[in-house]
This record gives sequence, structure tokens and C-alpha cells, in this order.
Amino acid sequence: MPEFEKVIVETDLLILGGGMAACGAAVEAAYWAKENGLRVTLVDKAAVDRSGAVAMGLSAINQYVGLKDGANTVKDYVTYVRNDLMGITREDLVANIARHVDSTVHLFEKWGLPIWKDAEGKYVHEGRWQLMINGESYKVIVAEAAKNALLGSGNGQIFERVFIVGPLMDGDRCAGAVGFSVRENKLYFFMAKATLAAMGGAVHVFKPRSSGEGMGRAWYPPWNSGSSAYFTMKAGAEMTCQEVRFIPVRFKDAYGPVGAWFLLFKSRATNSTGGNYMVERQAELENWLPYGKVKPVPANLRNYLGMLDVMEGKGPIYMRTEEAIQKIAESYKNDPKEHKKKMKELESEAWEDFLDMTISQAILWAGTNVQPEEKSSEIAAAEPYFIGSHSGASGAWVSGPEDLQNEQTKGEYFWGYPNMSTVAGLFCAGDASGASSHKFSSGSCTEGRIAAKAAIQFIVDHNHPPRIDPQALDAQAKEILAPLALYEAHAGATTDPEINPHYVKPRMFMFRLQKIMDEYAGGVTSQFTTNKAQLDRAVELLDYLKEDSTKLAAANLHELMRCWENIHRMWQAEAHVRTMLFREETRWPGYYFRSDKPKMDEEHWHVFANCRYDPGTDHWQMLKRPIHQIFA
Ligand code: SFD
Ligand code: AMP
Repeated sequence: MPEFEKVIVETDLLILGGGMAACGAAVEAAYWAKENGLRVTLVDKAAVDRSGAVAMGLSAINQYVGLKDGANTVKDYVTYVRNDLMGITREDLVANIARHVDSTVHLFEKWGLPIWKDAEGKYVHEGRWQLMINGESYKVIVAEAAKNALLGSGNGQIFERVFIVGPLMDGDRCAGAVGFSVRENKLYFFMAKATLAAMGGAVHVFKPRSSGEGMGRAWYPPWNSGSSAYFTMKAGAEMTCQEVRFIPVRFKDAYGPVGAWFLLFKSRATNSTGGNYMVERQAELENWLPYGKVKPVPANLRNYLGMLDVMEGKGPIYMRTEEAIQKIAESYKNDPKEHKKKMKELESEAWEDFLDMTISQAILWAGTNVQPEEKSSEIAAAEPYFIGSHSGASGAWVSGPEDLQNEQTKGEYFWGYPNMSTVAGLFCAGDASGASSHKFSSGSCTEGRIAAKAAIQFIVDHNHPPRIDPQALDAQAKEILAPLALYEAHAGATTDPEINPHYVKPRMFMFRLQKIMDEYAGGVTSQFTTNKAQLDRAVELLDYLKEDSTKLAAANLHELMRCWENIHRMWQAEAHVRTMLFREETRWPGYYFRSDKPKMDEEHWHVFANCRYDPGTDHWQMLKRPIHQIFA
């Protein structure tokens, strides 16, 4: 096995990830660190310009509150999020982001992001909270600001293509992270006084709909593989909403977004007989009161009504793009020239929506002769993802800000530093922090800013370098590189190194994980339905999988990353299954359905279902935490 150089990097604030939250954190941290003479280091597994969920760009900014125009209040946003999550939300966290998010959007514009404007110079809204953008280069623009801030401040450093495996601990305090380069034989030990986890959510924990030649295609980016969840769990942090997966409805097979169609174009979705499930299945909403009657209908319930049609054999479900476009253009009917111009404009907006953020959907349209102004396109519920920043809520349990707490919440939701997890020195933002969904790209960037400022304050208050046992570092190095050693020792035992009695390659390991989750934990092929017996079986099978994870083998650095990505996914899977088991009700039909507990139980389960893995004892603890409202 080749020698690995051990690189030790000492810093003050360590930012893990280079996505929306991490870039926001970099901008904010650079400022406060300079004020206090501190160093900031950012580490991304990829290249910050095009890493994370926004790699392909986006066509909308999904969180803009519009406080200055008096359009909405912070309370309005909190109410929207509470309703959409069927009552399970941390109002202090949502409000903290909502009160600052507009300023982040204004920064995006200042940095060069084109936001659509109307004839009066006002932002063009897709919906109440969403703004339309020309966002193909969104990530490049935000990354540039982050890089300028860090590298221009003279006290910042950026490491790209370094994969973070797990935390470094100094007793109960998080003291940095350990990782490896995906291009060179180098192991990295980052020692820090505070660490901010912002490594996104997780995809490919569940079997995707795509298979064969489309394998790997998913809505959520394949390179976010549960590293935030693994990192925080292994540090011993309490986690929340691990059962709250997100299933987006998307244009089928290439996962193009639907928001612009439903909100901007006001399109309907209809089944194969022309029925509109949102109208025909209204009565079903009565079963999920009070949330069944709120406007807009919560995302999971919208999903569920469509799923009921599919389960009854009424699919496919179609987005009626042709109908929506014709309807908008109708008012121009009497002027053929204007009508033609409007049709051209709508057609180009329809294509740009995909070209800005899901290019593959535009390719699929082109490849299947779809002209959206003439022909409907199929939509379908995707496989489950973990994305606490969108309409899911999974992530670490973090402290809220002090000034937003009331008598009831103060002892429960606040412990000193906004966005610090229950582990000292470990902060979380974006998909990494839980129970505060609907932050999207703009809110994640905002939360990164909030968390970074708080982390700098933590360092100022606890300004002593971590103590790390050198023997622990050696043990971690050995564990990280074990898949390379195993491969080298046994690859020669068979003619095809992919098949070998001594080890399992990461691809096959991932298939095994996905099969367990798909069949027992409510994936696509089990119609998003599960029950106690199936979840118990999933725990048992995940246990065997965990045993076999010590037999993962890697032929090179790329496969070493694949091995660790799948270990991260496996931990996300376990937390998910355990929490679905714990919550004995069905609260989010359309995300998952517990057939043995088919109803919502407000009396017992209007609570957060939290969990904590104890690294000392190797045991899981499940806890209920109360929900207190901040806004009446
Ligand atoms: O509408 C490691 N999102 C949308 N948000 C919007 O505001 N508007 C939209 O139009 C959106 N659409 C959308 C969205 C997401 C996706 C997947 C699609 C479409 C297809 C949501 C936002 O994108 C999302 O909320 C934020 O990006 C979340 O920010 P953050 O920072 O939590 O995650 P990230 O940006 O994905 O960044 C993660 C970073 O971590 C790195 N990383 N680095 C080191 N070591 C490891 N082990 C690591 N693992 C991961 C990544 O490289 C990355 O830098 S719409 O269609 O829904
Ligand atoms: P999507 O493209 O589905 O991610 O949606 C983008 C934004 O629009 C998100 O904030 C969604 O919650 C919201 N959205 C999408 N579809 C609808 C709908 N039918 N009603 C209300 N909001 C929606």
C-alpha cells in the first residue's frame, strides 16, 4: 500500500462543506474572524464553484420574505413552515432565518445574480415566497464571494477535493475533523476550536427509480451522501426529525422541478382519465386536520393525494403544460402578433426553468420530442431523500437564538450559541441542522452566516487549542485507509477483482443498503409504506450490513471515497429507521405511511422525535422533545 502523508492543519474555525450554508458561513466568518484575529479554514470534497445541490444552478430562490415591502412578516413564514411540516417545527430556528434571509438575497444580487424584475423594477415572484432568477451560475457567483472573503482576508484557507470522514474529539468537545484527499495520497487532520458541519443531506440511501443506463440519476445531487448526519452522530450530537424524509414530485425520469409549473404557470396535474386529484380527493384532507385544511396544502399531503390515484391504477399523472401555457396566452388571442410573441416567451421560460437547474430534463424533453406548449409531461413522486433545508426536516438538534425564546422554550431550545449542536464547539447549518425546513438555498446561506458568527463568538469565549491524543489519530488513520489495505491484500484471489470472497466493493454495498431501505423502510417499490415488523427487520438487516462494512474494499482513492460515502449513508439509514419505529403514528402521508399506525396522533405525538448515538457505549437513545409555539 502506498505511503500516505499525514497533514496537520491547525485553525480556529473549521467550515466543513462548500455549499450554500458553507459559503454563507465563509463570508460571515471572514469578517468576524478578522475583527478577532482568528483563522478560518473551509474544506470541500469537491470544487466550491460547482459543489453541492446548486451545482447545476437553480431557477428560483425559494425563500424570500419581503419584509421591507411589508409583503409578509416573520410570523407569516413561521406559520407557513409549521403548517407544511404538519405542526412539527422549531419556530425559533425558522424565525431566526426568516428575519435575516432578505439581506442574503440582496447580497446575491450585489454579487451579480440576475433576479427577474417586472416593468416597475420589482422582483418577479414565482409564488408568495419564491423569486425567479437566471440561476445557471448561481453557485459560481456565491462561491466567488466566499472565496474572495476567505482568501482576501489574509486569515482564510480553502481545501478542495478533501473528503471529510468524521470528527476529531477532545473529550466531549468537537476539536476538528479528519479526512483524505481524493487526488493525492494525503490524510488530513484539521484541528479547530470550533467546527461548522455543512456537508448537505443524503441521497441514494434508498433505491432510486433510475436503473441501468440511468443509474445514479436522482433529484438530489449524488455527491451529498449523509456526511453531515454521520459527522454529527459520531460526535455524539442529539439529532432531530430523522424520520422526516423528503419526497419531491418531479417530472418523471429526469427529475425536473415542478414549482414554476404549479406556482408561476398555475398548471394543473391530472391523471390518465383527466381527473384532478387535488379536487377529486379533497375529502381525504379531512383525515389530517388541522393541517389538511391549511393553504397551501402541505407538500406531503399534495404528494399523498396524487399517490392515491397512482395506487388505484389511475396513473400516469401528467403536468398539463400545454393547457397552462395556452391559458396564459389566451388573453392575447385577439392580437395574433402579440399572441405569437407571448407564446414564444412562455416556451422559452419553460425551457429555461430546466436549463437553469436540471439540464437533464431539458435533454429528456428534446430526446422525446416534447414541446411543452403542445404536450403534457409525466410527473411522479421521487424516492426519499434527506434534505432538512427543503421540505424535509432531518438534521442535528441545535440551539436557537436567545432573543426569540419565551418562558417555555428557553430551557428547551437555547443553550448558549445559535446553531450549536448538543456537542460543545460543533455548529450546524443548512441540511445539517434539523427541525427548521423551508430554508432552501437562500435560507441555508443565511443560516451558515448565523452559525459562523456564533461559532466565532464561541471561539472568543473558549480560546484554547484542542488536546488530541496522537494515538487516537493513528487509529483513525488506520480505520480510514482499511479498505485500501484490504483490497491490496486480497485482490489477487480472483480473476475479476469486483467479485471476491474476502471483501465487498462499495457499489455492491450500496445496492444492499438501498434494497433494505426500499423494501422494508418504505421506498418506491413498497409504495412508501412500512410498519413495525418491517422496520424491526430493517434494523436487523442494517446490523448485518454494519458488520460487513469492515469488509469494504477500495482499489483507489476514488473508491475509498465511495466506501466512506456508503458508510455515511448507512448511518443516516439507521437513524431514519429507528426514528420511524419510535414515532408510532402516521404524520406525513405522502412521505411515508405506517400501515400499522395509519392515523395521526396529536395527543401523543405532537412532539419532536429525537435520537442520540452514544459513541462511548455504542447505544442509541430515543427521546421525545416538546413542541412550544413562539408565534400564536
Ligand atoms: O425548487 C462534503 N433547492 C432549491 N433551493 C432554492 O432556493 N431554489 C430552488 O429552485 C431549489 N430547487 C432545488 C434545490 C435542491 C436540489 C437538489 C434541486 C433543486 C435539484 C434546495 C437548495 O439547493 C438547498 O436547500 C441548499 O443547497 C442546501 O445548502 P447546504 O449548504 O446545506 O447543502 P449543499 O449546498 O448541497 O452543500 C453541501 C456541501 O458539502 C460538501 N460535502 N465536503 C467535504 N466532505 C464531505 N464528506 C462532504 N459531503 C458533502 C459538498 O461538496 C457541498 O459543497 S427546487 O427544485 O427544489
Ligand atoms: P419545487 O419545484 O417543488 O421544489 O417547488 C419550489 C417551491 O414551490 C417550494 O417552495 C415548494 O414548496 C413550492 N411549491 C411547489 N409546488 C407547490 C404547490 N402546488 N403549492 C404550493 N407551493 C408549491
